[in-house]
Amino acid sequence: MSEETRDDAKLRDMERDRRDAGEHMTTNQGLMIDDDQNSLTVGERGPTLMEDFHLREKITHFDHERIPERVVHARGAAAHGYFQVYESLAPYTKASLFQDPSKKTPVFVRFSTVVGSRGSVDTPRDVRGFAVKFYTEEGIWDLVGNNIPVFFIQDAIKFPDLIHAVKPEPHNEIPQAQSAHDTFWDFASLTPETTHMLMWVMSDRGIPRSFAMMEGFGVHTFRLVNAEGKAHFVKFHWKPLKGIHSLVWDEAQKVAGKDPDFNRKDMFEAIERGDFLEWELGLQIVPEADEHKFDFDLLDPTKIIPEELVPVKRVGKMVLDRNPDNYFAETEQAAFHPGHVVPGIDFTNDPLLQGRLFSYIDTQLRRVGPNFAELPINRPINPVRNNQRDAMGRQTVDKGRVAYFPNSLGGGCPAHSPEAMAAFTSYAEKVDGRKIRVRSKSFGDHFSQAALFWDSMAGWEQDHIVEAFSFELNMVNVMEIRERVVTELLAHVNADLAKRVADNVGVELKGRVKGGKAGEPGKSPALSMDKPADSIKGRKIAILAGDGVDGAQLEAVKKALEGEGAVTEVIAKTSGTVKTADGGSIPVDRAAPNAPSVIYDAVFVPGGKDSAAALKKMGLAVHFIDEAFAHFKPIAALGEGVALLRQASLPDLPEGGDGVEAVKGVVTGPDGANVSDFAGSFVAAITKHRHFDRQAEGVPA
Ligand code: HDE
Repeated sequence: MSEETRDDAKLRDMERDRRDAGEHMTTNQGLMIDDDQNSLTVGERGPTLMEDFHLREKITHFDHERIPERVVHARGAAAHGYFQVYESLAPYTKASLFQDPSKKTPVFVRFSTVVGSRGSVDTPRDVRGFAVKFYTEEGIWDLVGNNIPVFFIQDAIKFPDLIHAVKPEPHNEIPQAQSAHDTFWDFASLTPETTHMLMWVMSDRGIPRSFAMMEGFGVHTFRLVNAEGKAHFVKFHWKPLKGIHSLVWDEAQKVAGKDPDFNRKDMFEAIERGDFLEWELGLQIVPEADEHKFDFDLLDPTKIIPEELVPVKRVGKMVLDRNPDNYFAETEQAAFHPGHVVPGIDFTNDPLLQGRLFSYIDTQLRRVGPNFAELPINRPINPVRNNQRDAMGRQTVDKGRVAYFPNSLGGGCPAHSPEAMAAFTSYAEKVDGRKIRVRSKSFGDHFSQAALFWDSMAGWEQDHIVEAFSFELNMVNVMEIRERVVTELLAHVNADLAKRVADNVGVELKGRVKGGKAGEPGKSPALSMDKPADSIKGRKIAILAGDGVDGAQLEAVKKALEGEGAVTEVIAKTSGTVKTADGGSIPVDRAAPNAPSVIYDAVFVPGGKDSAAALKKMGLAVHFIDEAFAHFKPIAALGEGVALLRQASLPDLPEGGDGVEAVKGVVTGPDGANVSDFAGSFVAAITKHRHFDRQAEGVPA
């Protein structure tokens, strides 16, 4: 054996160090690899050898890299965080996570669209999933909800029909991630119980601006059970601390092409910069004795409990503050199940919930495999002990000869636990009846709450609902389906709604609309999104600039916006820097072709003669302003920057006097204007989110 040289020793040490540091590439068998980029061939130009086990292993693994995507909610994004209760909820529930305000319970939350496949886009008109996994010390609790408080159907047995109707049509797999096609509206028009949820999905709730700006709902009525065994009915709500805000439909469609990852990127980047996502958990609690006091059935998932009837009690806060390390291992393999509950939380006989209790375990077995619960993202934080054994992907090495109960050889372990030790015991509801297939008459009113929703909307919200129904139905080819939606659904909600949609989609009513539902539905102000935000935290503001820009103005307004928690980006014709009028330079964050208006919440044009002159000649810049205006976004300009606004087609431009002026979200100021007044006025406009009082119809964007 030859003697080891100093170089050999150095190499050996180096390799050992790298291996220890985990940097050294190996096969799955731990063999170090000298070349991962060239197959083993006969000569330089000859055939590849079967013997190349590394090539075979690498390609084989790649061939098997996918698991089936979720049959619904395939596209999603998730984050880690925690939940903390404000004060003990012991009078209502014994669940450990609701007892101690000093305790933080870890959570993993996945947001999703329902219809599109995993590779589709973030901004279709759709329901958003809002699934929360609580890792409590008593086990996993999954609150698998949506951003809309009701569902399309009342009984789980209809779910495959609903989903078959809304997914791409089976003969041609068209359209992707859209409900705007014949089969969905055919099903909906023949299923009046869909009406209430249709109103929500056709409202701007179907196109959220950000996951952080959506409400969440448990949808079904659940039960809370306290240590004395006393139960209350409960509806779960998530109230976003950034307010509820949406896109507009034209914008959502454009974002789908310009930035398909719009919502997931927004969440990822917010967490990376420390702008965490926050919601308060709200409970609507109903004593058991009040079960029948409403004019709808608490077990009917197409109904809300109006907040004005039962207030939402805010009981704690959830903060999402950490991005996953690995999308597949965590987000894709996360397995939620509404049947995962902890002591103190229980089910009701809502027939939709009952069906879900079966479906989710079944789907996880198929999608992730029988040992899905062992994956790090799905494992409870407390120990798991039972006699379940083996099967695909089993990682636990169970020891000993005992895998059955009762046993004496294992000392009777793992043993049963008494309820007093936090074992789960089902709420002992008394149930007695005959086996039948009927829908309770108490589920029969499909229109009153749809009318309540309509009546609770601001004018612009109603306009958007009319536009959304019209858009969707105009994509439906079969006229009878359009007619049925108008006459069998909308006409029972509100005559004006039915008539406006009918006019837009070419349906002749011929006296078939008799008027809304009898009786006054009243209003529920909680349903409207017509409320300003508390802050502009997390809003993205574009700053358009060219060489010769007034650097002092740009920096001052940028600083003021960032001071309020907004994110700013300087956009210029190309990447690099722009020269300021006084000879300085400012870095460009994005080149104009990569920075469409639709990915920003507002736009600012600083002064500077040359900058303004160059922007006026740039089609992209003029279009940016027109489009931002047409999407009702705040627009601000200082000094010569106002010239760009004049070049665009804005009907509502301030006169241009001595001071700061603001008209319907367009804020202007002359050179020398008080920058802090100007910035304050702009911030106020952004807080309003969108300015729907504008006349934007004539703007060519
Ligand atoms: Fe789901 N649903 N669902 N669903 N659902 C699934 O489970 C199902 C329903 C919801 O981020 C599936 O793991 C049935 C209502 C969310 O991973 C599946 C019925 C609500 C997610 C399934 C419903 C939801 C799912 C597909 C009618 C709001 C994504 C993949 C009874 C309260 C969870 C999976 C995640 C996912 C079945 C109705 C919310 C097949 C049978 C109502 C947020 O099990």
